[in-house]
Amino acid sequence: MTEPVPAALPRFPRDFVWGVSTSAAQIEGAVAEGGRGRSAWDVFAAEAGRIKDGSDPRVATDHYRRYPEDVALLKELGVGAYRFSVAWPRVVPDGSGAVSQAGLDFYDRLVDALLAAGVAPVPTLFHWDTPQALEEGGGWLVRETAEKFAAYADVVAERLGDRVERWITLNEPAELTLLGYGLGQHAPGRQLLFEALPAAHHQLLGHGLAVQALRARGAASIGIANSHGPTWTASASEADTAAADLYDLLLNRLFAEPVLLGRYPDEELAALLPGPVADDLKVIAQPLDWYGINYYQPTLVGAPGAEGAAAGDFGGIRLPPELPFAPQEIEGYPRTDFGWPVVPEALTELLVSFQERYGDRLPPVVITENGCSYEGIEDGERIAFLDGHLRALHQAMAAGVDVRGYFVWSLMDNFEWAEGYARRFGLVHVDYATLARTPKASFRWLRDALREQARG
Ligand code: GBH
Repeated sequence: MTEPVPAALPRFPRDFVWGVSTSAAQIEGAVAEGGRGRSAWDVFAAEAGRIKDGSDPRVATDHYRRYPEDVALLKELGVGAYRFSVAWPRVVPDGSGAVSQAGLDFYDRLVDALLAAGVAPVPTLFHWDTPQALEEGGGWLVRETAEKFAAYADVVAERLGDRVERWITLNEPAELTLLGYGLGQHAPGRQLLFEALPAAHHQLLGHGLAVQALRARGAASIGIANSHGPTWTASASEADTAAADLYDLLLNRLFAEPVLLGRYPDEELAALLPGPVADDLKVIAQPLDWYGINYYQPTLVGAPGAEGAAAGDFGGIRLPPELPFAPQEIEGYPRTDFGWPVVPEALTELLVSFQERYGDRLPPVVITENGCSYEGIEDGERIAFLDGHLRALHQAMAAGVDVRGYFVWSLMDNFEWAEGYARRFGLVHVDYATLARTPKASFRWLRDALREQARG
């Protein structure tokens, strides 16, 4: 595919933060190095049939050893920031108690290498790799995990806090709740449906307690990375509207409103949480310096059984028929190799609706993930995807939404959870036989676009 030559991007503010994202379990490998404990994902992936291509995260992209090469790529790309995650079981192998100095040393080296390359480190403290020792005690279904998370956050902040300015507590507690505890398609493989909801509350509480721990260590700038997308209603019928509202409640509002407004959006739902939650909500709702949004696509939702309800595999996720809502295929847009519709204007819609819903309670927004899976190194489709989404982002800013940064998912191809290595989200191609990194066309396009922005 030849590289399209789109018109120059609109100009973003001078101090706008440009970055790329990764996560530990998806890139590090070296799962037994330096006394690292097992994570719930190590255990899940080792079970037959869990990962579609039969792979596991033991080697991944070997970033643990190859990080100097990856930092050099970041420098060449010209991003100002790099969002990575710290693996809890690498730092605290059993989740609480003894700390691994070797584990901390790795992140220490990474942070120093990033700073030397002129790239600001933006660590996420938790991106789904729960220490297996805690998972065996109930994982995020139990309250103690939130407290142990805050103790671990303190350990990381103590070590890195002199050089890290911007922190992220959690990545997408919604996906871990739904896919990990509700449907069992991600680690820890539990299928609790609505009984998974305590995992949402305890992650949110863990977020709040971690904010307190980070502030106590003097952290300058703290956010969360929640996944959000507009929910589109299949029809104006009462049944479809109710189903879409419930989907929006569970995937969007349940995770935004405790953080932004200090309350749960619905009383029936709150009754399923381990109560009383009033005091916890005060902890959860402490002010943030910015609110991170991972955006991928809108979701079209109707009542189950309705015409058009997607059967079987939906966007890589198998939704059981007993759920009270049914996502439907969105027609009329291009699709990524993963089958996800490409709808840049839904990013504008999402941001404007957040602004309308939350007004003054919404701190500045950072897009902490946005990206797509396509095969190939000459990835014109990814260029078109990024170009379209950056224009949509700029439009939301022109409409008055205060957006301070944008991070592409992902720096390089990596372990895409239950999909294994089959889905490639990287700006950099990884050959899994040799672990060689090759920048794709989209990498060069973004590098040039950032140079252009810097000239302005
Ligand atoms: C993120 O999750 C993760 O943070 C990251 O680790 C991951 O590698 C990356 O995205 C790419 O997947 O239309 O209802 O079927 C993404 C969350 C959840 C977004 C599923 C797309 C499709 C939902 N995704 N969603 S649906």
